[in-house]
Amino acid sequence: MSVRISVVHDAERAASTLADDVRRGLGAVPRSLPPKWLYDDRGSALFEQITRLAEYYPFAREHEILRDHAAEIAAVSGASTLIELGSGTSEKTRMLLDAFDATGQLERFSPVDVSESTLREAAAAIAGRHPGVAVEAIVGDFTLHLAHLPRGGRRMVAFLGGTIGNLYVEERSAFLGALADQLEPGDSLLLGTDLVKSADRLIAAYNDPGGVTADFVRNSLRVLNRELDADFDLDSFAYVPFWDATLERMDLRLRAEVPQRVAIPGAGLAIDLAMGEEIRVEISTKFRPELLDRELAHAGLTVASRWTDEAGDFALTLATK
Ligand code: AVJ
Repeated sequence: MSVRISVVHDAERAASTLADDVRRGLGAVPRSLPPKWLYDDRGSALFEQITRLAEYYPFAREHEILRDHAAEIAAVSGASTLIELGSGTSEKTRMLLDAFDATGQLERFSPVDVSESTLREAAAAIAGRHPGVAVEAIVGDFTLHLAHLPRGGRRMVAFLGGTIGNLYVEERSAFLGALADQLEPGDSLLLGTDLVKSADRLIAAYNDPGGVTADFVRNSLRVLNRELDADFDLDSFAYVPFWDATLERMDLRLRAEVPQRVAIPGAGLAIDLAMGEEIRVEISTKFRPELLDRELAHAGLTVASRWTDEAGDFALTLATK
């Protein structure tokens, strides 16, 4: 059993990136915060609660697809190295790992995540369950550190959960292009995407009555209070999720309920928020298969297979270089 953990992401640089991101985002119109900072320990725990909400269908639907098709995915990809971007606890990856390992094809698993503690736990659990597989974990940011992915063998990169939907369209195309550049012929990408559906169901998925999603989104302000010494008063912000039917994405915002000045010393910034002014915390783009095919082709990737759940809510696409 072998576990190796490399850290390409240092905390100091992360702190200065946060300050840069906050200066850039909060200075723009509409004001925004980058979603990757939502996932501190508390944010990750809140997201895990979200995945157990009845309204939040993407998690269960993707789970269903993996349960039913993991063996086929292993066969079509033919990969001996499985890389997972934004792996978190690697819970869903377990189904992939079991299927890949069952055929005897799996030599190496390489989870990539910004959270070192999560990664260490996940890596140890996986190494215990798959003693013949070399686990090479990478503490890093998948938008910045793609050049550090392990090389050699036939590789499949899994990017699950619909997380690609959090990127803006330009970021998405840069990301897909950069990832495709790292892949060799025969390597593949397994991409999880949520699909366009009725506004009612989408809004329900991001607006649970118990307020877990609201807490998760408000946690972004708590991160700024802690990391950048900011003085956001979380209670003075209302959570407003809406469906942008033109851009086909959920737009999750916080709205200042009272006019206020907020100091963010760690970013050298103070902002005046008018009453009703909004800060966008996350977008979650929903896809149509045709658009996905076009974007993958533009990056130089060819769609080999696509699987959806029974209800057609979510898709897993396997695209090869
Ligand atoms: C894990 C980023 C894909 O966009 O659906 C869930 C995050 N935000 N509820 C998503 C999220 C609010 C989720 N992703």
